[in-house]
Amino acid sequence: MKMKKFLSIVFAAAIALNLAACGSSTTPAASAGSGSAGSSGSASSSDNLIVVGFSQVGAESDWRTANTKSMQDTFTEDKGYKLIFDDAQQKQENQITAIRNFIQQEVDYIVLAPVTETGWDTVLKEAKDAGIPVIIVDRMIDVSDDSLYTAWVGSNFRSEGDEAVAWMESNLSSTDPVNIVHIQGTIGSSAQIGRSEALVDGAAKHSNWNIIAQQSGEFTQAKGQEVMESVLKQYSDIDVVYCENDNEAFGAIDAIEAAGKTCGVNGDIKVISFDATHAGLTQTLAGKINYDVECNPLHGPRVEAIIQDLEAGKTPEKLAYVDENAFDATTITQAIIDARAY
Ligand code: GYE
Repeated sequence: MKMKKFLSIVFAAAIALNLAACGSSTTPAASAGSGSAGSSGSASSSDNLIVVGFSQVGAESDWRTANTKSMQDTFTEDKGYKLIFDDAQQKQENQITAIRNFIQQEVDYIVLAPVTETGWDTVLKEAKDAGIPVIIVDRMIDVSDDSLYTAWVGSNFRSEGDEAVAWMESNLSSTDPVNIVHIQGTIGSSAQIGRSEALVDGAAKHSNWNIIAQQSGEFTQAKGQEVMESVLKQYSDIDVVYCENDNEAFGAIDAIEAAGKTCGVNGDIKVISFDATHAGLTQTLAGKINYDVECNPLHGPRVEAIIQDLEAGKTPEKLAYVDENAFDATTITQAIIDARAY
């Protein structure tokens, strides 16, 4: 990329010299634009690529890896983009720094996958003042002024949770006590908030449902395992573990098995999970996860469609929800897993 840029500068300089030699007053081609927002013609890159700064949460889960890949596969130079990717390692302060760097680099678009919902007002105001459109992807943000972002695309996390709760309603005893371990995602993220609220509201409706433990597993396998290990030491009678993503479920399954118990279909402890990644569905087919609610990470093309709308002067939908499915261990097949893209 650097070489390409260097060559195009050399090329532009050569044209300029040539024109000067001919006594022409025409402005040289490929002059660097201001990089102002919304116009590929004025991209800060000399080769007219649309420059996209993407602040990614981190690499905490299989879902996140699939999401990063989708963005990287979409925003390629072949397709006319320059993607500046930043991994925030699950820290909001790193995301804020990344956004400020994007503003300084005069990118054409900022794409933000926010770690938590709150805390974005100041930095997004800076982006707005710089005239750079901000597209939010995956989790939502909670800002006082909705004009601080141009569009959002992602999942309805509350419906995902409701889907899991509906499965629990039809598959758990309606009279005997049901002891539930709740391993939450990153606290304050939309994915955690929606999925947690669904379970808490579900438990409030069933007097025999007891959430005996509730702790964050940070959406990682290691933390999911750690939480489950400590809960297993405290409680011997656990009916369900509600894990807010597949990686936490993998950790919980390891902890359950290490404690000499079984899980899933016909097991001691039922396992609920979210994401329905390839690895998650493989555990569902193996009968270790009872129910896996899909969360679609393939947002690259969706973000691209928003950018293309903006490039064409159209107004994209402010909020766009992705359609999702759910998979039961008793009905899933290998063919279903093979047919999926993540
Ligand atoms: O469920 C989890 C990831 O925000 C939807 O983040 C996303 C969640 C996903 O780490 O695996």
